[in-house]
Amino acid sequence: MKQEKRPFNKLIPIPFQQVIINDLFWSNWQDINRRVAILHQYEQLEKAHHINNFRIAAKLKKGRHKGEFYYDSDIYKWLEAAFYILQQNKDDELKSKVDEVVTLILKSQLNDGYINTFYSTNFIERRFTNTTFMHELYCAGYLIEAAIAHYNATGSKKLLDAAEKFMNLIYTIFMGEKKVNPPGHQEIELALMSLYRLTNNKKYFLLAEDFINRRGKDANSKRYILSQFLNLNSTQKQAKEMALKDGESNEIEDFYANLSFNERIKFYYAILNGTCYQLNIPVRKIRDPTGHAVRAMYMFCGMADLYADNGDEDLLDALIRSWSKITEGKMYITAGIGSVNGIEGFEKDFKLRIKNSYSETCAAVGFLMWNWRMLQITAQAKYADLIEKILYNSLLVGQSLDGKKYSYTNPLISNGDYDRQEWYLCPCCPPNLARTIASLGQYIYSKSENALFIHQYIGSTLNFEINEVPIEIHQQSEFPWQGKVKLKIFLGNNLTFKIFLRIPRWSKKTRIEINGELLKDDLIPNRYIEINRNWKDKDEVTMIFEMIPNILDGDPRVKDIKHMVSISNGPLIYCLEQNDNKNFDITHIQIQENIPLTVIYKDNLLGGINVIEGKIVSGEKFVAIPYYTWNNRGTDKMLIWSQKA
Ligand code: FUB
Ligand code: ZN
Repeated sequence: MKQEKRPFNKLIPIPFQQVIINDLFWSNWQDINRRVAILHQYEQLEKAHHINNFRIAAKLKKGRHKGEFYYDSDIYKWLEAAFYILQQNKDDELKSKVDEVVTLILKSQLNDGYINTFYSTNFIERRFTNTTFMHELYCAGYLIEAAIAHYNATGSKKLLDAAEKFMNLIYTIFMGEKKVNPPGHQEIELALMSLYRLTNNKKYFLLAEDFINRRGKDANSKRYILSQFLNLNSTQKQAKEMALKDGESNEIEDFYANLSFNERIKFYYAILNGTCYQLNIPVRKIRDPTGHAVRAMYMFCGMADLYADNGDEDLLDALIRSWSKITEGKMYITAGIGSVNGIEGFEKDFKLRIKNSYSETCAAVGFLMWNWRMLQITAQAKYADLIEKILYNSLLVGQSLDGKKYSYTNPLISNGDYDRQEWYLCPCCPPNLARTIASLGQYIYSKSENALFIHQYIGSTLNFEINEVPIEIHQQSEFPWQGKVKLKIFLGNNLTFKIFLRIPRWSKKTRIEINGELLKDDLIPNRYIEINRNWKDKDEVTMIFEMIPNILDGDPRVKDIKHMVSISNGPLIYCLEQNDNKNFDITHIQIQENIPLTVIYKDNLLGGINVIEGKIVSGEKFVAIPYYTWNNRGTDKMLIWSQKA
């Protein structure tokens, strides 16, 4: 699995296959992912009819597709996660499940290459008539990603060949007849770029580029979108009627049932004017990202992949503008994005409500993926810094500590009525988390010519090469509880190369030692420090980042957090849960800005965490816990922001 330098990227990613995570914090998450979450998800996919849809499409069972029309995508994400796990762990139980699912997918492929159980078990003649709302291209994208993971894990080309056959069909249909409609849910673009990189087949690049370039053209007019919307309704109606005829019911719960009247109006308006699915404007002209956050993230990933290969500066400018817009005015303190219900997406700048904040877990995954691409393009620390924030906050909060419950939306405040669930009608988030946690190793390091970049401080063993010289690096990290990190370098012969170390934004004082001797202690945060030397076997680098708790002021431009404060420590955002603060109602407290805060490690609380203690204005002690750990002791009141005294 060798990654090549893309022509316009500064960095070369190091794939997770070269990194073995051995970390105080993350190993446990990977372990839960491998032992619990992946199997729990399989059971749910079985219960919710996802796997049966493939059995039916493969003609091993009678019936029709049940559930949401994009259920195939959840299977593909789950498979991708399972392949990542299997690549680093032997697990016969998981392997037999994976083998069965792969066989079902292969058997459900039509002769011309088409795979999609919603259409193939219902009405194949309707296929590709609605790329705005239906998710054939979205599912196809995840199929590609699963197929690449399968190939990398096993060397088998079976699933990859099937995915390529499907892509050739899509290529013929979409490039041949020049259909004008791009996918309403982006995903296939980034997947096609990965397929292009693996196979070197230019067709995939051209198709990805074409899908990206088609956005915002005349064909995405309101009239066209309306006709697609009517098609969506008639397609779903027909599917229901056909099921009823068979004596089956295919009652699909209304995903949007809980939308208020205003949210509903806003939602339909944003769909029809194209802003919800980013169909309203050519991608290079985007100034202010709108609409569905997951779609936007996947689109930005596709654009970044395209830039990495074609160097189109207009694409990069749009990406940089969009990133600034989002991080300045559309992102929560947790790095969560997409604040609005209904469109599941972006509001105007600084309209970040904290009650019912949406902040979908998949949006955190997509944001991570996009930041990773921006980092490879630019080698700028701000992207790695944000990745760290996403990982420890908006992403991890999406899963319970035991790996069996998930959150779809992630509130920043709760009055006690919110709970993670074992599964969702739309279960896009759980397998998205599983594949991210399983492949976490890919986010830690990159290479460039004669240099290693260390982006994340996660205990791990890395094997890589510089100028064909093998190098092993052992990283030991005390994150996120303490700021100390150690690197040990193993080399055959002395070698001169550079190591770039990220100084996190939150570390106001950083000390770096080499073999016990001070190298520097006046380092500016949020950038990389370059160490260029002739490294010898067993050299040791020690970094001590200042990790102290802080009280952060709410941005006065955001109405909901004006005159409010929150607490952070290193990469973690903290919250108050009522459970830890029994002497007062957490919703009615005031906290002063400059109070002393104490950090205490509690071994037996929530898997082992640092709590932060301080005093509220009335003099009573408060206890704050890391945001990602909330809602693991039942439903409870929780808040990130408190009134400033
Ligand atoms: O449409 C499929 C998935 O459902 C999206 O990626 C999620 O955001 C949710 O809308
Ligand atoms: Zn999701």
